[in-house]
Amino acid sequence: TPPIQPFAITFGADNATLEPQGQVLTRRMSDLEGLFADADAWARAVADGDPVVYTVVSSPVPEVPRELPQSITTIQPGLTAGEFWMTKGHQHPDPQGEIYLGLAGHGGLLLFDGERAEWLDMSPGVIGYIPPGWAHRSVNVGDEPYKFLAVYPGSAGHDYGWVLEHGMGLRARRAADSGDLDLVPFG
Ligand code: PAN
Ligand code: ZN
Repeated sequence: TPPIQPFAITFGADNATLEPQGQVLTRRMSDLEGLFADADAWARAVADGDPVVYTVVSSPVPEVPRELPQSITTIQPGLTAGEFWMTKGHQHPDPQGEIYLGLAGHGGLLLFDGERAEWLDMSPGVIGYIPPGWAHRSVNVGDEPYKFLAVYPGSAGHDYGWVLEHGMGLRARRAADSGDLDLVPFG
């Protein structure tokens, strides 16, 4: 591929568009197999319309060494057996830092290094930093779409199997009584 030339990206915080735009990824409930605690509730949601859980719109910067790709993720509000809708989550096989910038809605950034789990509250204007070696998952804990911009090294890669194998340390649930966010040990 020819080298990317300098360019500016216009992004609308409201509608989470990138212009120019690269690939668009749509993750439906059926793409999230094995991730929610309640596998039966997950299967019912797949059978019942298989809703879109999140989309990822990327800039045209390719995921290759030395480049710095960006993308905007939009997670729809929703619950599966009390667990807030979320991204699959991944590790970067070539551990490197990444930043997220909250654009709209209310979410959380769950980080897990295999031993310790951390939760960063995310809202518009908040930058969440993901240090090298921490698996990360985003969660919509609000009632409207949660959107954030991610900027990450093009050589980092994405390992989704790690999260299936090790979990994320914590799960984000809506407390049945108060409706508040409840972070519970992974199980
Ligand atoms: C983000 C994520 C995006 C979707 O751009 O890739 O939010 O989450 P999953 O990749 O876990 O499905 C990022 O962290 N890139 O490195
Ligand atoms: Zn990442």
